[in-house]
Amino acid sequence: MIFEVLTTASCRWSIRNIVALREKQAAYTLVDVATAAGKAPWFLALTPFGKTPGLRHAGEIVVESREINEYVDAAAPGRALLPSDPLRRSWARIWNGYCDEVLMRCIYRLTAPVGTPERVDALDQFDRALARADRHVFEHAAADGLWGGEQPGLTDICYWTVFDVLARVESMADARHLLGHHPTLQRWSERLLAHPSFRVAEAELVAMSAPPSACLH
Ligand SMILES: N[C@@H](CCC(=O)N[C@@H](CS)C(=O)NCC(=O)O)C(=O)O
Repeated sequence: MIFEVLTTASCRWSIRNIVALREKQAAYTLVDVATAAGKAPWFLALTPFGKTPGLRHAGEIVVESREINEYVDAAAPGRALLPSDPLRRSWARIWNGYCDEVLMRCIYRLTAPVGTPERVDALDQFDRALARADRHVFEHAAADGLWGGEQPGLTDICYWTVFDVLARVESMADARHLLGHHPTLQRWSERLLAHPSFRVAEAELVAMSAPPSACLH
């Protein structure tokens, strides 16, 4: 049964899910839930939180990009995106939680205006959180390559979001420079941002609501 990613063209959280589905070689489609007046009422009726992305599969809905990817890994055939070793699997989940509950929360705090004490404090907190990840995140990773090995796993997919925000959002320039203090994360960021799976997923999302290519000429 096909997986439907319910999203909008600007919702980069859903790139996580597109990458996971591609890595599983699962059949999927993207469904644009944006309307001129916001998210479509039929979509809002499916989820208690009103956030994209959602995943519809077998008549049910799953939300939260990280949980969606756990579901995809369990429900779709294809290579496992979490380690099979129980200890490494636990650590993958611990670090995935750290990504969303610590690093991404720091990033939300960085919306404080540049030059304010809140911003200075948020930057300092982010730097300390990055330092902890830099020292420890690869302790239970695959021996070579990305966290998951040669191909991206769920931990790579989670952290791509942090690196993507730092690379893309202009107001994050000061936070982006912090990566230079953390060589393991810096290297990881470069590899993930250049990785074809993420590039293809990103292009697919952006093209989701574009008119058919014949109209563009
Ligand atoms: N933690 C969520 C974040 C999702 C999220 O913030 N989605 C945005 C769009 S990209 C949204 O729907 N925001 C509306 C809102 O926060 O009410 C996830 O990982 O899926």
